[in-house]
Amino acid sequence: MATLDLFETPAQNQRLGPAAMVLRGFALPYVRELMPAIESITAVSPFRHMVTPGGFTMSVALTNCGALGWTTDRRGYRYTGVDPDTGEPWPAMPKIFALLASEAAAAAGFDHFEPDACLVNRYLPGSRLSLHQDKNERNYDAPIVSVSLGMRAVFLFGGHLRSNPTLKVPLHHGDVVVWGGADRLRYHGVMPLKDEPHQLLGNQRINFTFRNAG
Ligand code: MD6
Ligand code: FE
Repeated sequence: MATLDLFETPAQNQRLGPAAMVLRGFALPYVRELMPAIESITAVSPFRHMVTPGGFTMSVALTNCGALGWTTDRRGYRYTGVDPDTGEPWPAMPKIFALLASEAAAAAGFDHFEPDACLVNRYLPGSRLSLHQDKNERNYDAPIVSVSLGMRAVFLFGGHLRSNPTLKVPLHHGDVVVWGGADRLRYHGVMPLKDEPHQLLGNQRINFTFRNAG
């Protein structure tokens, strides 16, 4: 009898909650078009380390594309139409980004998702994101679509209280997480990244999170 090799079995889509799903490898067919689009975004609005209202510099570097971009500084978290570092609007959201986001949302049961904001996060080995809720968006009816590229990360998916236990969900290159509805305000974060270079992206992980913010 053949041995079942867990490491060769293609990972399956996974339900994280009543309205939260991991779509394994969903972004893989898009990667060839996404990569140059990331370059054109960061050429206009480069990755930068922002400061939280509590005064901590984030280990994750970020930028945005789309009509609205998420920012933080000592005064708080908010969405802005202008990049505070350049004084110019955030770069437009590439069509391929919006297409990936709406197709992934539909695959998870959310039809007609039209994001107006895409936060682009860059993780290097050791970067982490502490447990938080995404609650700066104007309405919580739309889901969030989160795309992972490059090095793997362990995503922490908790409950509605910071103290609730967390699921540990490994996310690999091409995986997409979609969540909304009853799961929209669950705490989540990312554990410190290990230094395991990825064949295409080297020692970084890029994450896009698409939202309807305005
Ligand atoms: C990340 N993601 O995966 C960080 N937020 O790098 C998030 O904070 C996030 O993945 C809301 C929904 C999905 C996410
Ligand atoms: Fe988040």
